[in-house]
Amino acid sequence: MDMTLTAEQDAVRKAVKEWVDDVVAPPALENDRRERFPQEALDGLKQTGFIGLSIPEEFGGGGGDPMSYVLYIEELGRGDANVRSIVSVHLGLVAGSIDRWGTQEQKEQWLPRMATGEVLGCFGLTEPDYGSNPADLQATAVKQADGGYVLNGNKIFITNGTIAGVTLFMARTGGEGARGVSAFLVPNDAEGFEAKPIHGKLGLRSCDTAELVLRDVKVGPEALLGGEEGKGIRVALTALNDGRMSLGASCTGLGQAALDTMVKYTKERVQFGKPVAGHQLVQALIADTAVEVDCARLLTYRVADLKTRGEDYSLAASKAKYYASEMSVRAANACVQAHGGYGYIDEYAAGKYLRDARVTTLYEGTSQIQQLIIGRALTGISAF
Ligand code: TGC
Ligand code: FAD
Repeated sequence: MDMTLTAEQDAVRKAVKEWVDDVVAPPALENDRRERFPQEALDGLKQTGFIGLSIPEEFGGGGGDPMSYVLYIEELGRGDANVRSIVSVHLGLVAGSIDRWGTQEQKEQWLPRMATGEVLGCFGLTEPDYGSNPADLQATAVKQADGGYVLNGNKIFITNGTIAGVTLFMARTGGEGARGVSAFLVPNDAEGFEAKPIHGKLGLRSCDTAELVLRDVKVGPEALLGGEEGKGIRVALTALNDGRMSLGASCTGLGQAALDTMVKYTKERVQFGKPVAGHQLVQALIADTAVEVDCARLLTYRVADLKTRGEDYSLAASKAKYYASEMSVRAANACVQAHGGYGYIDEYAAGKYLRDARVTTLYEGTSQIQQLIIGRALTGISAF
């Protein structure tokens, strides 16, 4: 272990690791081949209580601290990035936002059911024409005489979209730009709410990704997160600080899986009369990957540490996400390389790692967006 952990953090790490090795990792490749949703893993997340790990205990969750959460997500990422997506959207982006911004009534309405997994969350920010630039999004929320709202608009690429019970839905309540956007908690079974699955993804093939179409969906005033208009982009970007920390952890886990797989295979595969792991250039692949996985891990643990200490962790989260996502693609690619031709067929997990890693430089803010966030923070000049 790279850090000194509390007894509680260490217990979480060990329990999750064991469960991931037993339940999550074994069917992952077959689920990927069939585009099959990892239902056993989701059932297990509910049975073990892991599904509510970071929700406060007063709402029935595990009350896990940021470091426990990061260790948990890292292990899920090592076992199957599809399962990691379900959890980090549910907990990091949605439950975390309700806990941070919600009224007491909103917390009581949603968090206990999210803690058991009875209700899963999804995060509705991206629109077909507004991805990197969500401040200009076009979904609308029109206020009614009774204080409620009528929602209209499309969201694209929404993780958990067809399985969620609640969507954190960002929509324009008035005015242009970020200040005109508000955040709503919308039940997915509301009349006029449609979730259409998206198939044919390069990776994350067993994860639920959907387009959301809202047509005249009526919600009461209690659906406005925090009861205040105009905070939707701040809500979303604050959630994404946690999302980026999660992704740092997930990519570390995926990189670790690629490394472990590479080491195992190259010790077994013999060429030129010795295991390919005995060839110096193969050892270089392994060594470079090992160093990069450690770098990503330490960058991510720093985010959790800053969060625990109540300090601003947004810049550290962008750095961790940027580095870890790019690293995970390199690590998975090295894993394919070390497998030779066998890395190119789906008998081994190497190809799945590469396909699952590929999306991580795109979502939760692309690598270019992270570079601009980091550049803006260091120079004080915005390139947006
Ligand atoms: P900007 O003017 O900078 O800020 C608008 C308001 O937000 C506040 N803010 C932040 N608050 C907390 N944390 C941060 N990191 C924040 N950054 C900004 C800011 O103070 C301001 O508040 P206020 O009260 O003054 O209004 O906004 P901008 O429009 O210039 O933002 C620029 C940019 C590009 C950085 C931002 O739009 C961005 O990050 N774009 C990327 C979009 C993105 O990451 N989308 C991800 C969608 S979700 C997803 O991909 C889930 S993947 C699922 C899975 O993991 O499986
Ligand atoms: P664009 O913004 O159109 O970007 C296209 C290219 O232009 C990129 O290379 C980008 O880096 C570059 N670019 C854009 N602006 C700039 C700039 N200013 N400077 C330099 N380069 C720039 N969204 C959600 O809201 N919720 C989810 O649960 C969710 N899950 C997802 C799951 C999957 C599998 C995928 C693929 C996406 C998911 N997304 C989700 C959406 C994701 O966050 C967006 O795809 C991402 O933010 C990029 O937006 P875009 O696809 O519109 O690309």
